[in-house]
Amino acid sequence: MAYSQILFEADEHGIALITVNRPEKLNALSGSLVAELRDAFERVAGESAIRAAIVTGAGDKAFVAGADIKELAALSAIEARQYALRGQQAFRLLETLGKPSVAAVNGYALGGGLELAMACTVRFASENARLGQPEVKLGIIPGYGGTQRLPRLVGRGRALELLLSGEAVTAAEAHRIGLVNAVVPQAELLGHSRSWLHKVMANAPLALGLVLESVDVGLDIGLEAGMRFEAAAFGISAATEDRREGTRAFLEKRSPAFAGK
Ligand code: CO8
Repeated sequence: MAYSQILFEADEHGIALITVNRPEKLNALSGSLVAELRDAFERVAGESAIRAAIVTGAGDKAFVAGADIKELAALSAIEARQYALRGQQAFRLLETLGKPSVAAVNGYALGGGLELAMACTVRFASENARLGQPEVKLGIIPGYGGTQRLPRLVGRGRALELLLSGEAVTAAEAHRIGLVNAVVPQAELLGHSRSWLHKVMANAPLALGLVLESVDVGLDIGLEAGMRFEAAAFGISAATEDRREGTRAFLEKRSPAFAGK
């Protein structure tokens, strides 16, 4: 698919940088932009040379200021449901890539923008970022997973405080409540995101995928069944060449060279 509203660049380390590129509309998510994001996430999932992704917004003002309100205003109930389902599927694809992803939140992350950020593995925010779920101010509710992911990230009480007030929080407050993992100056945001991914990508790729899957599945199925899933995934990790290399490298006092096998 040719992209007109996002940018997609993969670097030599295997990090795909996906930039939502509609800065004149504060990177608001139109339906066609969500379709481009979905295609980009499929590329990240399908290309073995790509090992991680960073999602960010063009310009220095917004990550994504939400779904496109002009488009939203014209949707019938059935169309709105379809929009919500399409966005949810695209964001779920990002969440279950089996590869780590970073939301580099470089400004406003509101409504669908915060929902996109929450579907990433971690969130790093620039000091000017503002994050919130303002949907109730527009007479709607979040539709791209906000009512589900926000309480999982920050707990029920804090999530309801944000969801019911519709108020945005500063980057510092978002950090305090665990909504973002770190706050850095805007000029350092992409560098910080890349360095974190480089550290993660030095670890065994199959183990990373199994950790991501165990956490995701476990949050869904509860502690008992989640522990069993973890034990099975642990068994799989123990059968990899990476396990042999990782344990041998430790015993031989050298750095491991993982092959992802
Ligand atoms: N949709 C469409 N256009 C937008 C959006 C948006 N979400 N946000 C900003 N824009 C546009 C503005 O209309 C403006 O365009 P123009 O220059 O043509 O008038 C341009 O971007 C610049 O914006 P502002 O002039 O408003 O910039 P300010 O610095 O004054 O304000 C704000 C910045 C505070 C971020 C302000 O733009 C704002 O409040 N934006 C809307 C935020 C919002 O309510 N987001 C939630 C949207 S609803 C949602 O996300 C639901 C998700 C789930 C949907 C599921 C089914 C579809």
